[in-house]
Amino acid sequence: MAHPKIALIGGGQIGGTLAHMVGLKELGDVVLFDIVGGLPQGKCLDIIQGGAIEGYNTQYKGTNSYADIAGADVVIVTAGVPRKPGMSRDDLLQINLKVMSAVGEGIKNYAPDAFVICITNPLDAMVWALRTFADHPPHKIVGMAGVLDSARFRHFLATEFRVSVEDVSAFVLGGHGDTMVPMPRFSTVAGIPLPELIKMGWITEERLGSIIQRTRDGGAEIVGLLKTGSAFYAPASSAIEMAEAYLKDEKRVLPVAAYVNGPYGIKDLYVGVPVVIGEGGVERIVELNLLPEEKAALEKSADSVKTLIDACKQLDPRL
Ligand code: TXD
Repeated sequence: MAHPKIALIGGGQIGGTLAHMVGLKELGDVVLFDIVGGLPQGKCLDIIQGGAIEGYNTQYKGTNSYADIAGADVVIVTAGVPRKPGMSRDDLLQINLKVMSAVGEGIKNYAPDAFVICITNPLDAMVWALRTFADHPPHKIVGMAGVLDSARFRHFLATEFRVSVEDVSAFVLGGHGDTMVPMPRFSTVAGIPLPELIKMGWITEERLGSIIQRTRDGGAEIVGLLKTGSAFYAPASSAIEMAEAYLKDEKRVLPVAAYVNGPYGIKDLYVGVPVVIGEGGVERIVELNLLPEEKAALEKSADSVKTLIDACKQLDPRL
């Protein structure tokens, strides 16, 4: 049977890591696109040579031409400019909006049936703009943020409790950024919700508060350490988990930036919510019963996404 075709738009830190992971996991064949001549070709040649050792039979093509993504089953977009220290995700808006316009055109012309995962920041606004530029069905285009944010939350909790991260599940709602909404009530250790663990004396409210803050600042903490770019290993793993859910029709319940028009009282926005991902793309949005303070936090987060989208609309009249 033919291998699924996975197009990676952007061959930088995350794009290269994604390309390598697709081979290691044998998820399909890779087309790696970048505007920089030689970069995707060089990375593909390097990765494919590793196949002789790792034993993957993945086909790799590095390219500077959108025609090569034709018929892709999955498109993962990392094209753009990453944050530098001191730069907010929102500073990236202007530059990356132009990139989304070009990428959207490429998807529209060559991969209209693909499941598209956008990673480029500022995430919620970029995926919204990309959907419009590509004229893509909303259930077939999502943004990656929640899987990463909740992975960070899970890691910090597992370290705190000295338990396996496998047994920690966590939910983070809302936009990717300072207003993200970690959800302690729906975050558990082997099914025991965090508020229960506070009662059991595993953690204090204050300590949990500082872990939540570290989760919110998780991206900035890494940017501050790396100084020349942003996180890329865990972001790549997160997008691969989403792509795999689609390609293998796994019906995974994952927090993703999805198009929300109705649920949670949110209209015409991309925002982080739990969804079911299977062969139909976003097959269902899971609408949790939120407490008033959780609802207020989600609304605040949605408002800040809306502000960014309004800024995009100002910058590009097509939006
Ligand atoms: O949770 C999340 N969503 C994120 C998002 C977590 C971490 C990083 N996040 C964002 O992903 C980050 O702020 C960036 O916007 C993207 C990509 O991060 P990466 O670290 O991979 O950035 P690089 O290494 O700079 O790679 C970007 C590549 C680079 O090779 C450019 O030449 C290319 O994008 N680029 C383009 N490719 C195609 N088309 C156009 N127009 C283009 N412009 C730049």
